[in-house]
Amino acid sequence: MYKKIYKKIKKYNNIVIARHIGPDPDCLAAQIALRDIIKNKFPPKNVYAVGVSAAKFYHFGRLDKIRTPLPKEDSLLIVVDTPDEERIDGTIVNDFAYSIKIDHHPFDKKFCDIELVDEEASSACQMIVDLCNKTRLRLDKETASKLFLGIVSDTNRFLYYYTTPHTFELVAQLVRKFNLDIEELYAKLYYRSLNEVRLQGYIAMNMIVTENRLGYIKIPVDKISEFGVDSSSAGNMINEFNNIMEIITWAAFSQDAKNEVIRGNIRSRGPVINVLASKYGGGGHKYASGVRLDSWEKVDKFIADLDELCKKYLEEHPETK
Ligand SMILES: [Mn+2]
Repeated sequence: MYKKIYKKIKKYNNIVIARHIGPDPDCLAAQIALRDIIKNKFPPKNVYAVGVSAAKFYHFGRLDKIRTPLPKEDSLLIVVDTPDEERIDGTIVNDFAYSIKIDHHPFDKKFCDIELVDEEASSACQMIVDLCNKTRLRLDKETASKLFLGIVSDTNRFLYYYTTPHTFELVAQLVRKFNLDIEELYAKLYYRSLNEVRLQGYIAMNMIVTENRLGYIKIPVDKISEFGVDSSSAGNMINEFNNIMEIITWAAFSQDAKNEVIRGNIRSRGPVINVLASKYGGGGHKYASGVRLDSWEKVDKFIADLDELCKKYLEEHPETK
């Protein structure tokens, strides 16, 4: 399949690389690195990385605007890190003669001509490294650094279960071959403002914990502006609440004034949460999912369902620590 993907990349002169809405470091790094990898190999091609940009992750590189429509018959779409067509940011599959999906989320629906889905892969970035190793595409220090950061970010510094020996092998390969300065790279990913730390403290102080060991917090838009952060970084803060004895599932609901949605970020160390998330139009991984809801009433309903999920889980797994 890798060879087939390479052939298609070679064939088309216009290549658009897309990823999911609500960008995170993994999808951005995969998208931007893949664009630059293809550009380096085939300089005459027009290669675009599309979608809304995220100020917080500007260091991954710029995204592209497509000014004039591309000729469909000579255009290829590559969608990274996105299991469902509805969540593609900035383009649609129908505008392309051919499409390729490269994803590590649980398989949802087929919407591309070639689908490279590896649910065991830690990250989309890991799959791009694999793609380079198995074809004539080549990494350089710049793209290797970005892919390293994507892997580090999606595994939360190699904490999550889908961090495999293969992940470590690839990371070792990147670090050795390109002599990556790990400390400098980590700083890019983990430097944060005091305001963010203060918001984290606010979440810790105000998280509600149910008797079924669900921890959740609702962060209205005025709170978010009080701390001077944006709603996506507020939501991402949920990653900092791992390994807390009292809770098995934890979620943050942050209101996004611009899009008039409430973003829910959910993490779990027991109950599988993505099935419930997809019932509410969201999705993601088994233990790391997201939803976008349009009212606080829906948020409350979602929380009640999530709590029910925790209750069931604890009944079925009385040994849970
Ligand atoms: Mn990912």
